[in-house]
Formats: sequence, C-alpha cells, structure tokens
Amino acid sequence: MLYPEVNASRSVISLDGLWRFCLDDGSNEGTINNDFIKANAELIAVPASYNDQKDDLRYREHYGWAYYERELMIPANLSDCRLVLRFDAVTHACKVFIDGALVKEHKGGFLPFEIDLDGIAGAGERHLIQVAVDNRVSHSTLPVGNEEGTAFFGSDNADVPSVEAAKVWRKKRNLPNFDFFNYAGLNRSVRLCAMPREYIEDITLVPSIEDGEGYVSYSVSTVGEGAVTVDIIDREGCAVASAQGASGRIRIPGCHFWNPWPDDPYLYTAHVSFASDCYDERFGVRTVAVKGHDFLINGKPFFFKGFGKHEDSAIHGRGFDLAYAVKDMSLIHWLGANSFRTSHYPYAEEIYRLADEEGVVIIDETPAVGIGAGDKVDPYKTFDIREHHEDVIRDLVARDKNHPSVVMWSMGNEPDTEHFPESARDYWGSLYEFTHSLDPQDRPVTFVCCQNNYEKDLATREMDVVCINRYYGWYNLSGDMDAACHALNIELDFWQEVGKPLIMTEYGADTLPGFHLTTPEMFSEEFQVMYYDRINKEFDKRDFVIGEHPWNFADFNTIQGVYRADGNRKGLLTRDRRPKLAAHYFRERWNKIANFGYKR
Ligand code: E8X
Repeated sequence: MLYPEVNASRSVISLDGLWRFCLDDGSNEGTINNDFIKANAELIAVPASYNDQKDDLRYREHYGWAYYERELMIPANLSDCRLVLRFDAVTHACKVFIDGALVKEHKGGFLPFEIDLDGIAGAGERHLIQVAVDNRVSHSTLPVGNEEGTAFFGSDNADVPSVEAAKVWRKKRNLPNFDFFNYAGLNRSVRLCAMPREYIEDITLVPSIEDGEGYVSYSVSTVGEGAVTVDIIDREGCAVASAQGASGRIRIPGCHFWNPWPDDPYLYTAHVSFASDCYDERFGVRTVAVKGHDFLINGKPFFFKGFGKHEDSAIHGRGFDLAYAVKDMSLIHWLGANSFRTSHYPYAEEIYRLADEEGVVIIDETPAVGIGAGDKVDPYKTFDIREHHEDVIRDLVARDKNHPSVVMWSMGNEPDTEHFPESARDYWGSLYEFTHSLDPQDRPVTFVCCQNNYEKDLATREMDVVCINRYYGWYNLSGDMDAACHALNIELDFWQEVGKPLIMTEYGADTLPGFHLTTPEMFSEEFQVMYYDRINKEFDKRDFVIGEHPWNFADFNTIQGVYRADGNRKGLLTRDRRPKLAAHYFRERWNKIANFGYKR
C-alpha cells in the first residue's frame, strides 16, 4: 500500500487533531448510539492512545469499545479526484461509520487501511466520521490475550479458593499475553487522500547487484487507461535512467549502494507516472542474503548492534510522535547501534522512512506476540488465529516491501514452541514458506523464540536466522553471572551445531536509574553493565552469534503486576530517553565494532 504523498497530482489533508471521544459503558457493543456519544463525549488528541490522556483509571482499565468522531469537510476543488480515507493504525479492531452507515470493519491494530469514498462522500460536502474501536485481546487476536487463563506477569496465579472465586466475580478485563501496555485508539494519523481517478495503485521495487552494477526491477499496478513511465532520480535530483511499461528491469549507471550508517545510505527515487497521476517512491540498492553463519548485506557479513524497541512514550502511549522518532534515530547513532527490531508489532510508516534515510537496519515484526496457552492446550490446533496471522503478514509485506532498511521479517515473538513442538513446527514452518512467497525481495524470514527447552523446540531451527530471547542471570540464575554464563554456553553449544546464524534478540535486566552500588546486584545500574559485559564476552567467542539486541532500547509502560514497578525497566535509556550507565557501556563497545566483518 502506497504511503500518502503530496505531489503534482496528489494531495493529502490531515484529519489529526482533536476528536470527540467516549468510552463505551458496555451497553452499545460497537454500534453507534448518538445520544450516548453526545452525553459522554470529551475531546481527545489524535494520533495518540486514549489511555493516558485523561486522569481517570477508567481510561487505563477500559475493556471493550470506545468511540471517536469528527466532521469531515471535503474541499470543493477536489471534485475531479478519487478520494480515500486512510487510517494508519487503529488499535486493535474497529468499525468506521460515515453519516451513521458502516463503511469499513478492520481487525489488527498496527497496519494501515483505506476506504475509497466513491459513492460515500464527495467534494464540497460535509460528513460525520465515527470510529468504534475495540481494545479487546484474546486467543484469536494479535497480540494475544488470555480469555480465562492467567495474566502474563499478573499477580492472580494463586491456587486459592477465594482468589479463584474473585476472578470469576470481577468484571471482564484484558489479560494480555504480552508485556507491554495494551494502549488503544487512533494511534496513528488519519488522512484524506486525493488522487486522479485513474491512478497508480501500487509500486514494487526489487534491487539487485550484479558484477558491481546496480539494477532495480519494478512493477506498477494501475487503475484506468494509460502508459507507465519510470524515471530513476539520484540524490542530486538528476534522472539517471528510465523505462516505459508496467514492469521491467532498469540498470542504474554508476549506482551508489545503500549501506547502513555510518556508511552512506544512498537513496534513489523512482518517479512513476501514469495517466495524470504520479508517485515518488524512495528506494535503495542493496542485497540481503543468509549464507552459512553469515547475514550478508551487499555481500558483506553484517553484525546486528541494536535492540528491541517499543512505540511508547509518556502521555502519547503508543501514539505516533514524530519528534520521538527523530530523537530515537539520533540516539541509535549516538549509541553506535545499526539496527532494531520492531518488537512486537509493525511501527508507524514514518519510522521506516526515517530508517531508510538514516541507514538503520530493521527486523520487521508482526503483532503475533504471545501465541500459547500453557502446557494443556495446543494453541495451534485450538484457536482461530491462522487466517488473521496470514492477513497481517500479507499486509505487512505489502506495506514495507520496498524499504531498504527492512532486511528480515519476524513473523512473531515468543510463541509456544515447547509444549506442542510438532504443531509449532508445522505452524511456523508453513508461515515461513508463506512469508517467503509474498516478499518480492525474498528477504530472510524468522520468528523470535522464548527462553524454554530449546532441545524440544523444532520450529526455531527451521528459520533462516535463529533469533532467541534469553534471560540467564535475570529471570533465572538471578544475579549469578558465573552460573548464567555457564548455562548460556551450554545452550550456545547446542545452537552452534544447528549451523545457522544466531541473533540474541533479547537479553536484559531491569534497572532503576540512579540506583548505584559498589557491589553490582540486581536492579542497580552497575549490575546492568556487568550483566551485559559478561554475556557479551561470551558472544565475542562465538562467530555464529551475528547480533546482539539488548532488551530494551528504553523503559516502557506495561500491565501492572508484582514484577513491574512503573513499567518494564530494562531500557538502556529511561522512558524519557536519558542514558543509564549501560547506554554508555554499549556506546563504547559498539563504536569499536564495525558493521561488517566483525569476528570474521
Ligand atoms: C521481559 C521481556 C518482555 O518485555 C518482552 O516483550 C518479551 C520478555 C521476557 C520473557 N520477552 O520480560 O522483559 C521471559 C522469559 C523468562 C524465562
């Protein structure tokens, strides 16, 4: 899906700003009740999660539907245009109504969707947009919620009759099977996009490098009658190559390749014209491949220095904030990092565009976090999740396929691979094939495996890159780094035999900024540094460990519970992006490790 672009033939009107908003009281179930909305509506900011904008626990604890509304005034001068209403992300499920009529239902809170307004709303008219948003998570949503089980990191696990009775008695709530706050609402921008009625629907670009020469294969899908022209524009704005026709392959003379920062992340623009429409798609010429123990970018062995991140900040919740996106890129450079994983859901499109420009490498993750339901229920055979999972993979690849920054797809995070190993292998193995078949650039595909009995796990070893989250020294062998390193090495011996490259996609220790000790114990800044230093020294002995992604870039908000004091505190940075000691530690370490050829 093309990103909304303003150019000579397209315009975009932002519908961000103040919307009227109210929480459902359980009586309207996602239907529009104008009297109810009128009686309860307050103003709220879009884009942003609704949860932290008001000082009322109801917004934090809300379970179920909420309503947004605003007027849509369409300028009369757009009368010749195709008009599209675009929602960048509505979390998690929604129904969109225009003048009371249902025009769209969408499931999944982290990917964009569009509504063609033809026959619904036209230029010069005034309409009412209403969006009913559902924040419920279950075993058939992504991310996953427990319907009747226990909450992840919750505090209601006791086998006590009175507690069990109270659990049945209390009002329905979300029990996320994931460790980040279940922020909801219009988390990203809403826009009215105008384009010619005969228009460019999609552009697919596949770069390649052969004998040192750069090429881009392209295909353009269009609606209407007309001829397609593609001009390749270099950074100086000069056209360096061109082609006619809806698909083809273009040689780019004197091609500059896209390389991760601090090398040059050179971008070209594919200027596509069709009938009276045009579109500028930025792209980079780079290749990605896995060979033996190597992850190759442009044929050179790349080492992943970075982290799992979150879209998370005070007040906005998971709402998109461009200044945070820019600041985070700056901090990534400051830290000497070169990559991050979009744990645990696709991020806002602007972040990928920034990463393309700034040369930051992305492992692009779906919202499939937490598939599993303990050792008695096979989640793969029990729950209705497969089709939705395929839909989000399809939409994710369609949205992000052209970004040079995206080098690998992560189909999900920490599913059950231990209790039902055959089912897990079948599920993830077939989705692996599915993802490969969808990606025009055929990037490596993986999923991220939770700390568990790796000997039983049959799925992780089938992926292109083994990605593991491990907490030796934190959740187990807590505080004992000698034993932690011993255990880690036993596991690394196992993975080494598998013969694939391995990225440690998570490892970390909760750390309270300002808590200092001379003797490094858990939660102190000194412990966090010691923890990473000890583990990194083990990684340094292993050639097949091709990446280290500490968990997490910054502290982040999550469900309340006995494990969490003011959120998950494993950040190298605080939630407001101030460095802990470990940030300085990694900065020093990573600035000495080159992007390419480390340990080779
Ligand atoms: C944690 C992380 C969590 O925040 C992340 O979303 C997924 C978790 C650890 C799994 N991985 O808790 O900080 C714990 C496994 C325990 C052995």
